[in-house]
Amino acid sequence: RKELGGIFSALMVAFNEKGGINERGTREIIRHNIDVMGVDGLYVGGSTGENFMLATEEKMRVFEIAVEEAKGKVKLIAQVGSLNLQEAIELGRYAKELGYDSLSAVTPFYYKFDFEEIKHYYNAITEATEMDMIVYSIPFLTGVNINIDQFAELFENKYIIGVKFTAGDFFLLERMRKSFPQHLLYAGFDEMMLSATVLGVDGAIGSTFNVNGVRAKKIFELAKEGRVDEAREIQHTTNDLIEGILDNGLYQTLKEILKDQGVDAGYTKQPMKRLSSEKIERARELSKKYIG
Ligand code: NAY
Repeated sequence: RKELGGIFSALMVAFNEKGGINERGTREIIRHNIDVMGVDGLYVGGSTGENFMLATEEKMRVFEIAVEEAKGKVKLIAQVGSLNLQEAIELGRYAKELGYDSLSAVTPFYYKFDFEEIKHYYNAITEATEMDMIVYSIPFLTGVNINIDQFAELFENKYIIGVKFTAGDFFLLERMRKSFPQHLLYAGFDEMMLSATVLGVDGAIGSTFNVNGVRAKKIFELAKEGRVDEAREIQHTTNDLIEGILDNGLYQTLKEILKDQGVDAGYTKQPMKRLSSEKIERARELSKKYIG
């Protein structure tokens, strides 16, 4: 299972002005990630893919497009989590049919589900699909916190092979690394990737890798070799870029940078707003300054 480690782009999806999927642009984004960024894998259907705003058929279409473009060259994880458990199962079965390497599912959010309910959700998906599962933990957006004992309980399910850890609680991350050496741990915040890698994560899944994957890979590899000083320098540059992106509007700015790099990344889906012309200009400056 450790073969599923490495640098995974949380794949962006290009939308047209009305919010439909721009297939050609989405294919360009995928090719850019694989051929130019050199990432090890794609995390398809995540937050960065604006997935929670898509219809089931659109989610399936994105899964298909990623498989077609990846052509077996990179590893693929399908995020199938949904408040509609039936939909999550349907998506999971479809991803299995398409040959995905693993599923992932966000912790169910909005309603205050208790841990028993969360556990039932994961077990229901893995039982129905018999697919490996990576728990997508992102407390700052979901409000769902899972503690170490609860992770241990989830891991009793042999299909649950890891966690995408999008949190800054490095005490918990360290405790998890020690307690679960065999499970896959992925860093979820690109700006904290070096620290997470030093703590021994197996990989990272991030939105900014769509434009900054080359640096992300270097940070990861240098840190794994113990060359922390060199990795830190690259993290500093990376975080100058990420700071600029976050100030300007995360997904919109990533798409503008992609466009500046010649990739037809389209629009974000409303209600995400459009960037002002000043912000578009700012995104282009970031692209020129940090990507080239
Ligand atoms: C996803 O599913 O797309 C992710 O969660 C990828 C992780 C990203 N989190 C979000 C909420 O976008 O890459 C991070 C994040 O964008 C980055 O670290 C900037 O904060």
